[in-house]
Amino acid sequence: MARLVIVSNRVPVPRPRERPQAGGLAVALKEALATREALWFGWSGQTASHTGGSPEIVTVGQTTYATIDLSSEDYRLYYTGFANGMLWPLLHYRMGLAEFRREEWEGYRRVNRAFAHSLTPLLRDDDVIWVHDFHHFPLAAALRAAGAKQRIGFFLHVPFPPLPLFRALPQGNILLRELASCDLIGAQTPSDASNLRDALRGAGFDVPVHPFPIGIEAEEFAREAEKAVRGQDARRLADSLSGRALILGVDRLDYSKGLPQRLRGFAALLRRFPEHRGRVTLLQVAPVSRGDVVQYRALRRELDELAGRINGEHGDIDWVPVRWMTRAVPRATLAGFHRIARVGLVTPMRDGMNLVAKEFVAAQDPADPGALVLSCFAGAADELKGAILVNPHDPDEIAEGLNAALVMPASERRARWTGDIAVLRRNSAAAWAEGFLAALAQIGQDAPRAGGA
Ligand code: ADQ
Repeated sequence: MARLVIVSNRVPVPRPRERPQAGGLAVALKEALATREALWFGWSGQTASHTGGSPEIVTVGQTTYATIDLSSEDYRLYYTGFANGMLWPLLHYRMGLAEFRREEWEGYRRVNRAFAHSLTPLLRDDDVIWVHDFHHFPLAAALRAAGAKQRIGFFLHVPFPPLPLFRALPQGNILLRELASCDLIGAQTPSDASNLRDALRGAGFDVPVHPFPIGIEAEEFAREAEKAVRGQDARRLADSLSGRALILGVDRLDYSKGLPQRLRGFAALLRRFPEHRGRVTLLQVAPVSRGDVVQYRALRRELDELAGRINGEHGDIDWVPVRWMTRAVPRATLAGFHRIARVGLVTPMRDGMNLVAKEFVAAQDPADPGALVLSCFAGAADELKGAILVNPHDPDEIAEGLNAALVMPASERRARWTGDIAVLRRNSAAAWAEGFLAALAQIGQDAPRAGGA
């Protein structure tokens, strides 16, 4: 079997004496890496005097991890600037939050060329290369320019907006041209795939773009939840509820996740459905991410204030309606929290997939599962038909969804959960990775591959 070369912005390099990092791409690719030789290449997460150079190599079993540093200037231009300050908001339909700066655009492309330069000497002729996410739109073209003839696939983890919105990106056609050096492009949902295909076609490129919705290892997560629910933290949480129903939100602190709107939805529930007052607790876990991007600092202040205001207005001497945590909680512990929750509240304004929604379903007790209230703008809404779908822009709709979840009879919760868990078992993380790689291998068989950039 050909060696698999994964390229992603961050690389989960195993560190001796540390627990392996859970979550993210590492979990999704676990099976794919277990069954073949692999090289995983990307940024070390460190800044240094200059970008690139010879990668630092760590090999564990069949997988070699190769990482390079970024200069502080490139970290600012490529990562904080163009990737997180321009592409992230644009791809999440939030052009009003996006800021374009020519020097950041140039830094982003320069870093991708540096990635290609450091990766090329490590490549073998029969490797299969799989590039991940919006940090690396230009990478395939940079690899081709450096002489790479290998099959290259690309997977976009975040949404792709309709063409008129994408057109707001200055130089967007250059990005599309560079992306078109791939042999296959995957997106999370049929509509993301169709938006990306339209954009590529509009710019004159006919690369195959297909939906490959990312999955989770549902059985494994269920086992973790069953174990964690007996652990100390889950027991502390359960005891502290004093019989109240737990509504749980778990996210990175990011404006795409719709957190202020979610808190307003919870406040609307307490106002419009007073029978739940004193009977529910919302626990929102949202560790700070991208704290050096200005919009994220403002979001945190807004949420601190909102949570305080709701508690001030609705709380009682023995009841705090919102428990708000910006501290990180290990994913295994969260699995236990999901199992205790009566309602999973997942209301992103826009999300490629949202694996938290899938993990909530996987963690439930089959005999007495909780209900999921899910944004209709999360990719997961395409698959989780048992969820109560809400428009996250409308706090009243969130409140109505929460009320429906809280009063739903156990028989209906079981019926909805049974359908959703079957979907999750079918489309596992392993099936996602193998499906993409099989399609990539197939493309190489059918037709001559794309030439240079
Ligand atoms: P993210 O935006 O990071 O990922 P998401 O899919 O919700 O979002 O979560 C990815 C992983 O992070 C999950 O395994 C989840 O458990 C974990 N996680 C989230 N919040 C956490 C928290 N507070 N504490 C600990 N772990 C937490 C991007 C896209 C998504 C897409 C994924 C995968 O934005 O739309 O689903 O990639 O493709």
